[in-house]
Amino acid sequence: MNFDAEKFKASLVERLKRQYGKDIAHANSHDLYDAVAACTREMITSNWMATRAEYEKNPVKQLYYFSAEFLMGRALSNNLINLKIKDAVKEVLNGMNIDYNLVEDQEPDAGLGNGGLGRLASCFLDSLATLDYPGHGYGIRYEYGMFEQHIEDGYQVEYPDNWLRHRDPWEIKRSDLAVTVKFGGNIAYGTTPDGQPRFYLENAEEVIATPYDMPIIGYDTNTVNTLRLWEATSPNGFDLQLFNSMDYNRAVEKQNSAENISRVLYPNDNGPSGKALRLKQQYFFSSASLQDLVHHFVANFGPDFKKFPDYHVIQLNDTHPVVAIPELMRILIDEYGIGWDEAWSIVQKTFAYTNHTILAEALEKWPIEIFQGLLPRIYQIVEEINRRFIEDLRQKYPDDYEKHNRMSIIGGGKVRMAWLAIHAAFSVNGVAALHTELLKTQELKDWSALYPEKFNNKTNGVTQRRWLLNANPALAEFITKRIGHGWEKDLTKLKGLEKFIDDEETLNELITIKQDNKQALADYLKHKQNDFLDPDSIYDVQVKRLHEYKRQFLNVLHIMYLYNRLVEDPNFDPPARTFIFGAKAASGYRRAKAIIKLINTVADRVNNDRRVRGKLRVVFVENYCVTAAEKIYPAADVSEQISTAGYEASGTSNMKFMINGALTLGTMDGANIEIFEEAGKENGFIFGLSSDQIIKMEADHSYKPSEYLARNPQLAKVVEQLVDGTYDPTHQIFKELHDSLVYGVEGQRPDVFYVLADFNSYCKAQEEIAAQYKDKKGWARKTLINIANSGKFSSDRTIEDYVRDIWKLNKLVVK
Ligand code: 26Q
Repeated sequence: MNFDAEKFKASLVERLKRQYGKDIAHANSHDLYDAVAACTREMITSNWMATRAEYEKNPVKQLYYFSAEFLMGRALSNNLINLKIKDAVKEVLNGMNIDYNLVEDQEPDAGLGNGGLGRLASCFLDSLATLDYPGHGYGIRYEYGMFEQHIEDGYQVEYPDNWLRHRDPWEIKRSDLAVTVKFGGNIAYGTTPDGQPRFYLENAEEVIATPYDMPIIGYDTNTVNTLRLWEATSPNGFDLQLFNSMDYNRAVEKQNSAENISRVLYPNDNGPSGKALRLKQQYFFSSASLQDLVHHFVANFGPDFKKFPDYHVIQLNDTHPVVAIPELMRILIDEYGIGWDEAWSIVQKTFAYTNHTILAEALEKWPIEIFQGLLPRIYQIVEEINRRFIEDLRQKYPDDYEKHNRMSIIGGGKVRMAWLAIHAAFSVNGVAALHTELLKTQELKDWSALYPEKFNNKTNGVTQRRWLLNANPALAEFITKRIGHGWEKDLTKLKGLEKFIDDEETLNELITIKQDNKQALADYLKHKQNDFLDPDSIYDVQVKRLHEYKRQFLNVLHIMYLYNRLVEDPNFDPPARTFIFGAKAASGYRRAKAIIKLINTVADRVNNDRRVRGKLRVVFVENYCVTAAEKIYPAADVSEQISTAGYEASGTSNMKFMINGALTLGTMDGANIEIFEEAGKENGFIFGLSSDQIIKMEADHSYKPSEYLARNPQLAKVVEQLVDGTYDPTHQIFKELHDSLVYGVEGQRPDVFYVLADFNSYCKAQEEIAAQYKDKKGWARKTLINIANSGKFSSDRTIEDYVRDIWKLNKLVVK
């Protein structure tokens, strides 16, 4: 990007005048943010148009990533980085006496996602544009994103995330491309003017879907792709008759019902909600996106749909958009009069499906009544897909009725979305090697036997532009100084750092950078939540959604144990540690919320006990989000990746930690396995049972948590402290947590996630960390080895894998 400082300055002044009627001296930080963002967007408009023109002039296959979530975070600094003009813009602002950081801080996160799955979608968009692939996102423009978390009296309290309070300078509303999506009603049958039989819906609720486009700017390239998000409104506005008769509530009823569809992101991570509105969201954006693609296709190529798969591949991000499969059948059959077999063959060539979970109970299943009531014609199509499928199964496995039942797409009173996806898609992928293996041999065994050719692995990745170049400029400079540029687009180049692992000066500089980043995080948290952090202590960090399988509980139990030891034995003198947590719990997930309360209660106790001052601190970062993450990763020494083996599909925070030089403390789970493989096991801290051991214990019910308590009095003590008044005088708050470990509650077995089984091994790994950290140089050396071997975990590599094995796209360079 050719950057003209004078021109930029002039357009900034002009924008402030036009939009706000202000000059620089009177503009506040928010006005300035809005103006800087708008000017930046203006600068890329011609590239955005050129990219679209290039794709139009040169009809090529394009990828559409259908996702209910895009966890984008802030756009301004990332876009400036990708345009390679961040420093130049800073300088212009400086010259005008404007503090860039203050401006940047005005931008709210686009928090349109829960966690890993949503952030992965955003990293993929960055990589697609950077690598010059025609690939775009389709999703929902939620009016409210992921809730804002406050901690009040140690408890999580949720507040709405009103991220669109001020207008969003990045989006462009495309009213000209609005489409209609229909819900409910009854199926009618008629004939078209030319005598063709057709199904259509009568008395349906009609909702208008209006797209908003956001530019996805590649790094150091002209490619600007598009993220298209749909907003729901009512076609009729409010009912003026009812309004005039002063029935105000009913007057806006229909309008509200439509607008509610894109009102708010469901804050559920790994666990279905079963709510009709959620299914409405799914169908709403799937249908709108397909209509958009089909309209565009017909306008360009005419209704010869045989060619549709030559120009479109749709990646379904988990089961959330899987209803797109029967919806494309409906569009082809009901709207374009295509026969079933031809429509099915088109659908089969178009869709690919990614699975992000192993938890069987997290696989989406919709009760038939909800599904059929909301989408009567779609249900009919799913029934027909299933009828034909079961016919095939009977041919293939004539007497295995159990298998027919297990695999039926409709069964147990529900529509099984994952089964529909696997049956229809030409590709099914897991997100890390172990995860894909477990899908094939455990959860989806029947399916991989039936369709072995569909199954493949795509280990996740993260974009180094946001997570290293932008979030950790000092480390980025350190790298470039040694191996030159190039790693920004090819992370495997970091391997070149290995020749410095014994270089004194390099290690010293690395230590200084980490130290500065730790100080910066301390300053940030002091300012944000008045917490004190000691940058000379080990920063041991666990940031991710709060979930029992992720075992934040294990982390806290160890802190309680460490605290006991420090208090009991004044001669016990491990290096000082700060345990840092960041986690949101789904609003209805009671036990996850209790764990947040426990972390904060332990923090309160430990941080206020003089006896452990300077040795142990616990910090809970309120409202963990992309922007907080960007400050946390660069400061971490230890990356906590401690899920029960076999439960974390991949994990991606583990990768962000690694490229920022934290050492992994983890189980052999998800992508941790591949991280240890790349970095070398001796450069991380592995503990805990393997997934094989867990699977075996699940099968033979041989796990007896009580034996671990009997054998380890220090463990028994911390577990008892949950209910003996040490932390809670009422003895009630942590009772359920206690009982879930010791007895099992609500018909569950005790300690479902093997916390007690892994406790000892976790403590040993923590002791090893304490011992090794004392050797600063040795630690820095391991840090550097981790960074040097993190190349595999770039989302650029992941995207190239998808392109090669699934999408078959060609690069299209925009001149
Ligand atoms: C489903 C139905 C109704 C409401 C909500 C949901 C829902 C929403 C979000 C279900 C699951 C999610 C998110 C899942 C998720 O983030 N999974 C994570 O995906 C990452 C990227 O592949 C992996 O690294 C993580 O291991 C996996 O947990």
